[in-house]
Amino acid sequence: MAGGAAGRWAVLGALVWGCALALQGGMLYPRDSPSRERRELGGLWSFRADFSDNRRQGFEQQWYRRPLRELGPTMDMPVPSSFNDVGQDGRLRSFVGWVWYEREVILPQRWTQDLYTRVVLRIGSAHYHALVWVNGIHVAEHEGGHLPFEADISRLVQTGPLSSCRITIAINNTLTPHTLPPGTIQYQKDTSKYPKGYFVQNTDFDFFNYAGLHRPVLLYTTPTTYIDDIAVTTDVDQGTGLVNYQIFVQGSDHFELKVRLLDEDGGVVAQGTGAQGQLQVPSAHLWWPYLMHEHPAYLYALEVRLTAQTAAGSTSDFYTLPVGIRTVAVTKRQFLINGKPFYFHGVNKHEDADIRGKGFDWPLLVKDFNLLRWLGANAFRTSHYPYAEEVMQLCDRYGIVVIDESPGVGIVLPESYDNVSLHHHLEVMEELVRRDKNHPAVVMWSVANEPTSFLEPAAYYFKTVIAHTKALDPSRPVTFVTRVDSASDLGAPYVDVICVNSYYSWYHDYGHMEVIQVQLTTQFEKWYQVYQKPIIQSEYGADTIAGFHQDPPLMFSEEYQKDLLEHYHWVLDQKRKEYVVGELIWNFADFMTDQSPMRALGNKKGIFTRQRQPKSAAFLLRDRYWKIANETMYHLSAMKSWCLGNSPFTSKSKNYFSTA
Ligand code: BDP
Repeated sequence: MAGGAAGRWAVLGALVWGCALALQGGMLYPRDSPSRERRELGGLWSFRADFSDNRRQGFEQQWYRRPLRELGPTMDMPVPSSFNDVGQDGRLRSFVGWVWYEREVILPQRWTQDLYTRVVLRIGSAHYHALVWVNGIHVAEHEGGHLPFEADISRLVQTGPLSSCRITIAINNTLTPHTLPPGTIQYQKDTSKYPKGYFVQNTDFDFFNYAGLHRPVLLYTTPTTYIDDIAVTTDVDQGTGLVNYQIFVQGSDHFELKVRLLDEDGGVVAQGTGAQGQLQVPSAHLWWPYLMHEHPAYLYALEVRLTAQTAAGSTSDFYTLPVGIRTVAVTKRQFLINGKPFYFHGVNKHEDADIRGKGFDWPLLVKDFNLLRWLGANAFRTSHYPYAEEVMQLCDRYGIVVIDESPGVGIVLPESYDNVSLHHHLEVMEELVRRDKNHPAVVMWSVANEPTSFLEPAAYYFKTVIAHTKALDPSRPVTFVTRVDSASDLGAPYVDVICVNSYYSWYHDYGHMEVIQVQLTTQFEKWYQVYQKPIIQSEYGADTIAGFHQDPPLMFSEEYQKDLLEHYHWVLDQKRKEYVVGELIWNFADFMTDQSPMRALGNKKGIFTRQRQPKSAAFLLRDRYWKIANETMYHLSAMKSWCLGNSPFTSKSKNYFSTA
């Protein structure tokens, strides 16, 4: 690790198979409630990259002990954002090592003077390895760039005379063979070719390793006896929705719990008491995917009220969780949602856009969802890492189905299959399931993308990671995405759905689109023959520079992308009558990668540009997705009127529901 890791990898002890999460504590999304307040710390933070040779000057000089500005120059850094592209210094863009963020916050007296208030610092994402101090005191450490972590800072802010606190976060973006994703540092020691101390970071994934505080950092409060976690699973029995809940409480053993389930009009449809139970909802509105039903994405609200006895008397905590009632199942040929065959017609994405890198941004989020709905996409995969919680919430609300992928991308080197890596991967799956388990939109976990799953240790590795994920969440299928062929893949026996990536007529047979149909047909038939499991074409596509035109088509032109897609679609249309249950284009939008002669300012396989403008293929895909929706939806007549009469897109769109 450049600069050396101050902390060490958290290694799980004995795994608790088949029972609840082995991680301690919940990770409920912070929400305002009558007993809780949240304060986002977005905006400008002070920032300094540690350019010292060993990248450890910040630790040697203890930059967390005093305000950063007292110890040297700082720059303004927006949070959330990646630090790489906001500066004018090229060294910052490719910086590897420790960077330091700092923010001073004034807290309300009611937070600092009430000893029955718990104050929590939550960091939505710090890529990759983070150490956190409050007023110079170390409060948290976290490995992994895509999942939230927290520190209870109540005692720190409630003991001092000051109501201000200084939050310092040091982040190191160095990847090792044991991180997820993995990477390596390569030192170049030949001083006739490279300056002294020269090193680069190498990775086996195809996106830029943006780093920094990528998602909201916030403070929130709860009472000291509080609802720590809620786990909900749902089922349907002859039209009656079943909502199984389990509530975890911290702070006291003496409490009462009451739950109510509210429909979208605020009417109470079921209630219960105690830490676990089942609520029954006769004639339940099910959570349906977008374009599959006239009322997609129906969400109930599970209101939880905790009353506890403390030395100061009775206290209450309230938390409301959105709940979608739906079922997911997999057969040999089908992926079923609410017992009906579901066909994934959607995209792969990246959390990537312009100068903010991977920084969370509301306008971008809303634009992307509007584009998804314009496209008629009903699903995406969180390629190749977990996305922000706010993204998952919007998927629940809009009915966009998610294959929730871990950051297990670029698992290529033999070292990345050893026990240290395996234990870290298990822990990441625990963090991911802990965070996303209650989202109805999440219908499947993907533990990895394109590992070298033909290597001998891959068999035990994926068997273990998949079994662990299933033990954490028996309610969802689990997969990983492969590009290895069916005869050599050692992880495929353990997945529920085969997800295959292929780039026929792109990475080989350049320009020869006439080979696509035969190669793709062979691909599907071989996989099905060996496994008899449903298959998703989880990636396919072609780099396309918006505005490049060539007819007859040549590679990189808009015409080539369109034609290549159409060749794939011809085979997909045959095989979706059999066992192919989905197609996810690579990629929704162009995105940034490392520099290489293979990439012209990033990967250009988007059907939208990085600025979210359509290439010709976007219109092709739009026609296709709405046509498939037309064929596969339920309550067709009602759906027609919904789409033609009320859809925000109908004024612009043609009649996608005519059979002519
Ligand atoms: C696939 C990878 C994806 C790449 C894509 C490509 O899963 O991350 O960006 O290829 O080469 O193999 O465009």
